[in-house]
Amino acid sequence: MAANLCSRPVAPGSYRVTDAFWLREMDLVRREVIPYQWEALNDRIPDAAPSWWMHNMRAAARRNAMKRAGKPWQPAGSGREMRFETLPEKGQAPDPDAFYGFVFQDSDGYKWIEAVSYQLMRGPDAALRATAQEAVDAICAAQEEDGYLDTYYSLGLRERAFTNLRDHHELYCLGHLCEAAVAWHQATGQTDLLNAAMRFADCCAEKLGREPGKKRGYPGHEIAEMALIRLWEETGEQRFLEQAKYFIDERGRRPFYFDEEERERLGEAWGGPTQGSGYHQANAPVREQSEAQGHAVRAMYLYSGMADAARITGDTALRAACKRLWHSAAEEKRYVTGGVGATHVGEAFSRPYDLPSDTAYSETCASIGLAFFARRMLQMDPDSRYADVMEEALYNTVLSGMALDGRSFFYVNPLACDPEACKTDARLGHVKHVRQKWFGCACCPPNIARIVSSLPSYAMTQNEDTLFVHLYVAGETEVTLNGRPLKLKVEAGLPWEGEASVSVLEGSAEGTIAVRIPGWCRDAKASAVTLRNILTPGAEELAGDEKGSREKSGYVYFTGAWEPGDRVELYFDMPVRVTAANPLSPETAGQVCFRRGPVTYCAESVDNEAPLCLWRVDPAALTADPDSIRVEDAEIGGMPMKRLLVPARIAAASREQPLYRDWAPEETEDGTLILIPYFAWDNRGETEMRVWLHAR
Ligand code: FUB
Ligand code: ZN
Repeated sequence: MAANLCSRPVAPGSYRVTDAFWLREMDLVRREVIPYQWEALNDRIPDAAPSWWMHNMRAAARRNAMKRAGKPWQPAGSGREMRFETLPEKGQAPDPDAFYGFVFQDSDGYKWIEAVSYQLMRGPDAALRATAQEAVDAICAAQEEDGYLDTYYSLGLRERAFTNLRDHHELYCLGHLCEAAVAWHQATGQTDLLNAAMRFADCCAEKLGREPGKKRGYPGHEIAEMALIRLWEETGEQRFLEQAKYFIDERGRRPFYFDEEERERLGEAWGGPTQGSGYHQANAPVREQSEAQGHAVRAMYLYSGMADAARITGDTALRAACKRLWHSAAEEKRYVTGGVGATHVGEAFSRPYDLPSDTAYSETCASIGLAFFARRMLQMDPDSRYADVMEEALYNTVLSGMALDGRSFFYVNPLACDPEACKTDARLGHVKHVRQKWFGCACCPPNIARIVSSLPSYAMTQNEDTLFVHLYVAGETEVTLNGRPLKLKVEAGLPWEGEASVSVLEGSAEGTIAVRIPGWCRDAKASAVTLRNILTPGAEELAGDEKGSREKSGYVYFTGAWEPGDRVELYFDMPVRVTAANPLSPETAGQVCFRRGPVTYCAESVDNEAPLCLWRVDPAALTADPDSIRVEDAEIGGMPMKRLLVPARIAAASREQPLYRDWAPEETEDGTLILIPYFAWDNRGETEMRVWLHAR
């Protein structure tokens, strides 16, 4: 077994997914989401908030053309006030030369191109490629001569570029541009977007850095860290790795850059130094940070970049910080649905164990970020606990972010939702009880498209001699072990059936295939049924057995000479788990929820008598007699799935009863509570929903 267990993801294009569950999602994104989002980026969705993406790109291209022609360009927005969101004046038609939307609007289209690229890696589509080329051309035309590329500033505020890294998103847009450019290059071999990304990265590096005369700035919204590392991996240009490391290392140092920047911007109106901004994870150097805090998406993206850098450089202090931050985010601040970021105030992490259900923020992007972070921790340290959380995020909050027909989206993912309360209670103003067609701030939908389209790179990672199977996604893939190609077939029925296998179809190679034993199964078997010529290098590290398998941190390592017909079979027991939260979590005290395999369940009032707060379940009885919970085939929105039928009781209640009374046993009636997967909620009309149910 390799001494160094660090690994890299398999390329999405090298894995032909045949999985009944994920193929549906990936095809849905290709068939519905990507074309729909293209319409959205072009502001062609009736009744949906405009994106302004193509509008802004075209306006910036016109500006560049005018400048090149030496013609005066008098931007409508010249000298305008810097805003986070810019909209046309009430009652006025949009100005074709002005910027509209949020400061980070450019990133929506970058994410879309990235998603398209992963889809093109799956299989060619000339029309889709031509459409994406239109987007790429629009971006290249919007880029300024010096490489600058951010339409918010290009359209009338260019002289103020790099003056508000804290609140504005030039470096966030750079990050998404790099991610898109790398994916587009890998999918098409074209260098147009890659050149644009490199030019913009260089333009940023000219202004920002440690060298004299530069600003010691770093991203207000992280992502450039991990994206520049990808750009380095793709191009081999060391300067991009250095730029990423600079952003990571500089963050949170004193004097705080965001203070300096604000002082410069505000002059005499500056309010004085701060303690640094925890919201931006910039109140201490990253190696000193221990608690996941501030804006959740920003945090997840930063930690992902840190994990990449720690893996690549072997920086032990950075790795230790990643582990502490992982513990905080995943073990103390994570919803049972794989969501993070409990409060809408600042779209942020709250205190440990403060995980309210109905006011939850749990932004889809934050859960996507958690999956990014988990995958990178796995690449550094193959421990099944990271994969458990990655899988939980993917199967629950990430998918809940998109309707089963791919046509509407959640940004906020509550764990309890009462439509009437959402309509009338200002405290729930951030919670939408039905998915939306689009958002003015549309970060989440294209983020779902890109992660679902690149699912294989979450399923497997590998190094020179070891292939790690983190998620069981049926399909075929070609990998290289110790320089020898192997064609593998994965069979799996997850998330509904607990059987999987990995077999060799073609090729022969010596090396290790490490298969994950999920944390959610009570009983698991992993055996290499026909693996011959077993080799066990490094066996002393782990307890070996006669089959050449060793188990470590939730992975079983099978090492040997692999040939066609060799096969590893896995069986995972998938009981319904009655789950309680740590008693320190005030919101869920006295409640339980239900999970099976990686799927978290919820009740909806379309299936059950409402209000759902009246339902009582008996965890002791259900645990003593697990077979009393029936697991049934069901179908929602055309998707086959399993639902749960849980024996329960419903409390008698009426408005005639006084608000308070002396305690007495509740009057209840027998009933059966129907639970469906959380990701499938809100696909059958307006409904109340609850994940956590009262125990009695
Ligand atoms: O600021 C860019 C994105 O918009 C963030 O990641 C989301 O939380 C939303 O605020
Ligand atoms: Zn989002």
